Amino acid sequence: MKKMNVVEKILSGHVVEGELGAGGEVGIRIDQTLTQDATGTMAYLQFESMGVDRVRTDLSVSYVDHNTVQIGFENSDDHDFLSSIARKYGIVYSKAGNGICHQLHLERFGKPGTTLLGSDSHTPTGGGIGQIAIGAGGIDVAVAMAGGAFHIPSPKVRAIVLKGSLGSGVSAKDVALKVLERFGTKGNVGWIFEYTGPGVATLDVPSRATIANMGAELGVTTSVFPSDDTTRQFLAAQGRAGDFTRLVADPGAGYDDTWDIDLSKLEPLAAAPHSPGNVVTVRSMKGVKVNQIMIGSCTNSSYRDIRTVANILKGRHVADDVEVGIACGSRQVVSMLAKDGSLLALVKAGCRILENACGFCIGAHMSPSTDAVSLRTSNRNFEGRSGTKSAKVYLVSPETAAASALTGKFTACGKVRGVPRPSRFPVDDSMFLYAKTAGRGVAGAEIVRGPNIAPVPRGERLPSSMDAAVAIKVGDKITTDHIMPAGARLKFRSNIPEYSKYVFEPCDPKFHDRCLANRAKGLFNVIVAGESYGQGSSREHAALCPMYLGVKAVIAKSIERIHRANLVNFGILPLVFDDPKDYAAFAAGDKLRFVGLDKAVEGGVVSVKAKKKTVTLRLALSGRERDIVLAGGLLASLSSQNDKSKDRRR
Ligand code: MIC
Ligand code: SF4
Repeated sequence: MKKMNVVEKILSGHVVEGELGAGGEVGIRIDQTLTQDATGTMAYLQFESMGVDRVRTDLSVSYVDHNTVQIGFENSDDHDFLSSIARKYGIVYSKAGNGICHQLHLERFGKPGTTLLGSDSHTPTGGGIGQIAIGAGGIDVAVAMAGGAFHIPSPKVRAIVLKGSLGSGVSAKDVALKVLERFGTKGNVGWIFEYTGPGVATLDVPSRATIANMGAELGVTTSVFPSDDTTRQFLAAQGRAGDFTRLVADPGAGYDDTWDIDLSKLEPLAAAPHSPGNVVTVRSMKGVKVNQIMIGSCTNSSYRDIRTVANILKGRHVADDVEVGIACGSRQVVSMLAKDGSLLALVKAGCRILENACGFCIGAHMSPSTDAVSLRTSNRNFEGRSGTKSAKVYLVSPETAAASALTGKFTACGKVRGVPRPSRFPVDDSMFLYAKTAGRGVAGAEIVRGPNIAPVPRGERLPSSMDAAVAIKVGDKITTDHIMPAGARLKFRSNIPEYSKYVFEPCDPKFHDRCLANRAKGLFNVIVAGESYGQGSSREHAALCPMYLGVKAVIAKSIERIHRANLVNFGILPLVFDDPKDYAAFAAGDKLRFVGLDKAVEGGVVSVKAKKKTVTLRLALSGRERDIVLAGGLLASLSSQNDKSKDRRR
């Protein structure tokens, strides 16, 4: 029998199209889905338009954790819509205030050996519990909820072999940063990182989840840990012993690559502005003044993390000239901290206790002051994401954050009291609604649609020839936060005409008007970009809103995985330069002519007439993706399939 690694063990039981290891795409069956409110509204509008009467997964959960500030009616309208749609279609609904989707899913629902698809790039947090958990655009999650397969490139698997154990003051976040230092934020598309080796047993489930969570920043498909005695103990303590399955790699299982980390040699690390891959040692930053410290986010908001912070701050006070905010990951975490006195210790130490939500991580509040240095335990420090363009955000562990809070300067943590693994977590599922009708739903239930819920736009079929203009030319590592800003604009997620006004706002606020002016002249719009275009989040709005503005192609040196899939799903050609030097052949405003596009899409090579030369572009699409792009996007393609099958039935 073939010796299998953990990835092969899980995926081999889930492949429904294609073949693992054969190259190309594989379609996998999805057992569970999750959405969060900022991507969920669109995902459910798309699900609704598929005409299915209920979800077909084992479990689908709709979390509300991103848009919880509720200034104006928009966020609340979204919550009402999400709640009503969950009730109708058999989805479990997690109310605002219950906690952050990834922390909650790990606590209450994640199951080793299963697949989870989430409309959030940090869905791989579930890898901490031995689940193949993948982030995707909302429409892919909608298809999975309707029972359809999810497609990934047949993965290459890299073993990250952990040896030794972490020293005091060093934690899982430092492991995640070490991996980022080694592999960077680009060039990891198509890989799954599997953590293995004797060091795994030294890490508790929340620490494993922190490491799997930040795999999103590497751009990998997902990261996964084995499911072992530690996993069993965690699930039993959550009252979910029945959800445990043991899942470890067979001795001698093969990997496409292997990299070792000696945990005992790690020191506290930080990701410096403005990329999670820009890793430095805390030692090298020692004594640098810090203005703000924010602790929480789906990376570091577990009981283990916040209790560690409380252990460091207990009986002391944060420095006068720093602001410290703490957002716990769930009500379970808050209840435990309240019971063991940690919450009081944090309040007495001068911390601001924030809602159990994404909040500061997505720039929804707590933006730092001009030019401030902000230390955050979250996972992304892209320029301006905090809401303050000039702020310098460093990503650090909870230990470094707490030690620095006391001094007001970059400080590595010395000895710190460890947090014992709880033998029993307090379970209170009362803020999960519709659990009784999960999977079935309530037929005929009314869907509540306030004015912020706008209809989903449909894409147009790809023309065989088109005249277009370069609407913008951008550089390397353009993130989805550049393309489709969150923060103050996040409330328009369910309203595409309104949200589209802010496409590329941080780079070029005139982008929207220029696109419309080009469309009025009969020109389509094209985006030209450098390496690693579309890094970061899963937000499909970074493709959907450009589609709405008539963008029909992105031409880049390389495009990140989730964003590339989103472009395809919204009928935008994801083109890459055959010769990256041709990036220089384009300037903003240039007129381009594409001819014979339908044939070019079949053949995978597109020639475009630029100002001075004809440039060759590559388009590596699977047959499935080709059909979607030609149809003008996934919704258009699904409805034409439906029409064809109706015609056949007639
Ligand atoms: C993020 O951390 O950037 C987000 C906000 O959670 C996004 C999802 C979104 O844009 O709604 C993500 O990571 O996918
Ligand atoms: Fe929320 Fe931040 Fe995690 Fe995104 S990264 S899910 S915004 S906590």
